[in-house]
Amino acid sequence: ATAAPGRFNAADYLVTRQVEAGAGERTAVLASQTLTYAELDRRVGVVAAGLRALGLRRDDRVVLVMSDEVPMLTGLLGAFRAGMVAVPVSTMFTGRELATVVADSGARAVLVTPEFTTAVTEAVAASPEVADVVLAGDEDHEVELDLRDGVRLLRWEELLHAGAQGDTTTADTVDDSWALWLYTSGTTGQPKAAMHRHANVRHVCETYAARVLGITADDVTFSVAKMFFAYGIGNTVFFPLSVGASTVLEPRRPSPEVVRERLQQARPTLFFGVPTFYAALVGSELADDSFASVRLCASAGEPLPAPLQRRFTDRFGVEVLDGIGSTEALHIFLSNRPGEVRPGTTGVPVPGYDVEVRDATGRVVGDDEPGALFVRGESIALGYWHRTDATRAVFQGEWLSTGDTYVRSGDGWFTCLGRNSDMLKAGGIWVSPAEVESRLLEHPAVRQAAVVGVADADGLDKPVGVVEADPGVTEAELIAWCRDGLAHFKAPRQVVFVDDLPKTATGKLQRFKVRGMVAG
Ligand code: 3SK
Repeated sequence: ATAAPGRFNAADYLVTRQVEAGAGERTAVLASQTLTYAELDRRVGVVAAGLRALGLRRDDRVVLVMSDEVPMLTGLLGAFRAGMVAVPVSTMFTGRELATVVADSGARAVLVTPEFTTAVTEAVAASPEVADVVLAGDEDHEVELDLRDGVRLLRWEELLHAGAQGDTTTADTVDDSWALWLYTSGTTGQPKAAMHRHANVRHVCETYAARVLGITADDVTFSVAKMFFAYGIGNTVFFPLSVGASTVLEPRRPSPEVVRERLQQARPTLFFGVPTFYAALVGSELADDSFASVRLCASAGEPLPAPLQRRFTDRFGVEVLDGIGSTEALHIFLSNRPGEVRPGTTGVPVPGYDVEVRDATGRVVGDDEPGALFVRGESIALGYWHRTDATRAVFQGEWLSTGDTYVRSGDGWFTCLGRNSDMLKAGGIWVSPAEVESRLLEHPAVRQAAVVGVADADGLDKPVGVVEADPGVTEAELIAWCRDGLAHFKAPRQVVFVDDLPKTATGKLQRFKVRGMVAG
């Protein structure tokens, strides 16, 4: 059915449109099952109807704590179709971290796969608005889910059963209807939901995917970044489905061995990774022809160091396009180009985005002058849910303040110089030093703590803790303490003990001096 002017639904754009264009029998999904576009379209309708049958309405939030498999994909697209808001959240969160975001979102329903039921139990206990939890995964598998009173637990099959009799139609959404909330610690530390419209999904497909990657229906995409990341959802869901291509879903934690298996089985043509994963691939035993099917690789999350980029391409024979995006921009807005890669740079603006480097007064600086990176484009989120101050600081009119320090060369190429704030990225994910420091300080032996990013042998930043502590406590104990209370990627990779942390006369921590104490 042709939408009336202004009407737009991302699930229809991604799936139904392919069926209507005659591509219903093409392969959409390569996972534990292979799904055609026609079958995917049918399942998305059934999930939408199942969510409605639970009593959920337009704009209700549906949290997904799921590994990348068919239920995660149809759960996301089903929420879009029903005009609800999909909120995919990190599967790396501890129960406490998950509780913060589920409660903040005000979600009515949580969809979960068995690996994450313990964290979901804790999160639901702290989230009064959750009324339903739907458990996807092996039906015969016994799972512990000790939900608080008043919360209904359903199996995925029960949701589908309810949906099979229900309303599978597309909600009357428009470009500006909320579709997707993505939690990020971003530049200001606390997790907050960047709110994206249905139209934002279309914009990232028509810009980066179409104009930089040149994606077509013949492509097969494979992303090591999971669907709960903005980078992953674009690579795995939006880009391939927007052109009738195929997407590979991989529920396991990525490792070079998992990638080798998938490269052999699915023969992807587009591969999406992050710098730490490219470093792992370069250091692995993978055969040099492992990437033979891949026409292009992409990298984002943090800058890809030039030596790593060269080593990967020399060894595996495929170009890696380094780019930068953000959860708030939904995907990549600055990127290198196929056939035109300048290692060590983030490339040039993606068509559809304007990018500026500004000084502290807001003036656009000249070439070769460092400044703060700002971006403008149709896919920028409209703000953070329930965070007015952070929204005002980050979303400035049409412009987004990215929190990165950049420099632009005379011929228009951009290079990252670091972050504007103390925030750091580990494996491409924001880490708030304050959050890790407060976990370290919860340990009875720690008196003072500072966490800074220190480059490893590949030039990639990793969190390092510098602490004043009572005698007897060990580095291993403090790392384990952090891994226990925080998502693992946030834990320091190293802890250094010092007698005195450097401070100003007024007692303020001098982070640059702390960095100097542990660098190199
Ligand atoms: O960090 C990035 O570079 C990025 C890229 C695409 C989408 C989302 C993010 C955070």
